[in-house]
Amino acid sequence: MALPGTRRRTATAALALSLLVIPTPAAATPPAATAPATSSPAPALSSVIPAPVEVTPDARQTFHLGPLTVIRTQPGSPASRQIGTHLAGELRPATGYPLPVLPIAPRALPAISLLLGANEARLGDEGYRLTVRTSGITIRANKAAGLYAGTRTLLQLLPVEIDSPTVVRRTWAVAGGGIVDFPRFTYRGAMLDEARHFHAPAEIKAYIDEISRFKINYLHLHLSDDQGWRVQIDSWPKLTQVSGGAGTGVDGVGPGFLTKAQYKDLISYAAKRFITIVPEIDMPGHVNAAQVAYPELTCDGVAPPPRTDTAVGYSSLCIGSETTYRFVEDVIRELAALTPGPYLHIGGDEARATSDADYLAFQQRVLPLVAKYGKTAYGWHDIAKSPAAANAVAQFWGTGTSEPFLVTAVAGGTKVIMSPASRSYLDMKYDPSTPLGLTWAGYIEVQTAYGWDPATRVTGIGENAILGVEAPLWSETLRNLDNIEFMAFPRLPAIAELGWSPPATHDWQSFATRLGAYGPRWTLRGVDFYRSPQVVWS
Ligand code: IFG
Repeated sequence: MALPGTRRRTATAALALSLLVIPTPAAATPPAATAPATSSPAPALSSVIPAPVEVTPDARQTFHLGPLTVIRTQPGSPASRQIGTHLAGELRPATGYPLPVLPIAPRALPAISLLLGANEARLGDEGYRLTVRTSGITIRANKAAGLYAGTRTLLQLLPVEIDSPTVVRRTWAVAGGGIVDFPRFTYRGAMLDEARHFHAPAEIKAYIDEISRFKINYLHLHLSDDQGWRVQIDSWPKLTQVSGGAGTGVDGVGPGFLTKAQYKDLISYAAKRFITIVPEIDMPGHVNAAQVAYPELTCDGVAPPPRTDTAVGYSSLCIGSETTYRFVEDVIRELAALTPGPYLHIGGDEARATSDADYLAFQQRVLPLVAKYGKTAYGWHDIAKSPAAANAVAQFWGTGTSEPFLVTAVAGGTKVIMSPASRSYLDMKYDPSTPLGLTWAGYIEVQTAYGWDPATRVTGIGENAILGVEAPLWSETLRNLDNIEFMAFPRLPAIAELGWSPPATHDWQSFATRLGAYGPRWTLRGVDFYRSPQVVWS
């Protein structure tokens, strides 16, 4: 129902009034209804990914989503209304039901209620309490983010056909009972490498839709590297004109960049799904593309040739040149102004062409610049070598289980995001037969991605030093959304569960069973996931 503003509201109100009339049953059934197909049972409350904190089934209660169901939102809460509208948009295609979104619904109607004011401290900002009764469903939360998280769970409590893009004639039962849920870690991220192969905004949005289903709340965009520069910077326009254009990217087939308008549009698209964007400009290494565009960023003033191979560690900004710091500050300033989120990622990895002393000198000047423009500095954990990283976030990407300099930095206040390459790098092949991906951090099948604990992975880096987890997807070999989906699913849900669920729920057999039951949803949504032989796919 794509009616413009006022007409839509009028239509909704009229519809609601018509519903109040409680028409004769015949009129209540959608036109040309056939008897509902024999319905598969409603998914169990315990089938949700990530596993919730507390699940209390109640077999005496079953809610049926029907043509009269309304979505009731918190009066006076635009956020609750926006979430209700988003949910209605996700439920209408498969059910064909009107599902009006009303700031307060007459109690007589069966409703899905999204209500704030839970005032339950343990739920925090992202938690929720979901209750399913025959008479209706209620999701209560302290904050809007919690309501949204509850709707992600609700989608998984409806039969898998709810993910069909076209109407499915069936009963839409939701098993009765209650769920109390809230995240273990506040940062549950995914990363897309836009530099090696640029992925268009529509592809990034499709990825946002899918990761949001698993309560991921941060998306880190790797926007610059040796092969390409992928975000418009007004004060240095050749970055995208030269290094964002045709012929850039690995094999020269990864061209493109985000204009500022597209970047801002992605931020608001992500925000509606309670995902915060984290931009990364990788420095002082991984800068060949910037130096191709601006030779003054090299020490000898000679532009290096553009690179379309996959080598790393050969480029470095000119650490002793003031032009470098003017460039860095301009980029940080423009990105900070565009980015509502708290973090600005400044890379810092594989600076093999930068001497140790120069690396420390560079971080000494650059990390404070991030704070100057109101953001928290975030970088690959190499930055923890710098004393200036005390208030920064270090993203651990090692393959091992010890990193003494990181433990020292943590003692000084540095916080950690866990992205162990041998567990969370979604660009690693599943096994030798995987057509895409790399192998340097080892093969990562689903059970490997699931079989670790962020709080014990690195000696001396415990729960209270860890903000959360992130699953990087590097794109040397990933050219399009299909490639992204094949490598991200089903391993991304494993990382999402490690970030959200309590350690007590951690169980491979349970996860594998829930994953197997989730598979048909990806099929219905056209997500090209990898049918791992470790999972029994239903
Ligand atoms: N390491 C590099 C990435 C990418 C990756 C591919 C980090 C922090 C190997 N740096 O991971 O640029 O090339 O798996």
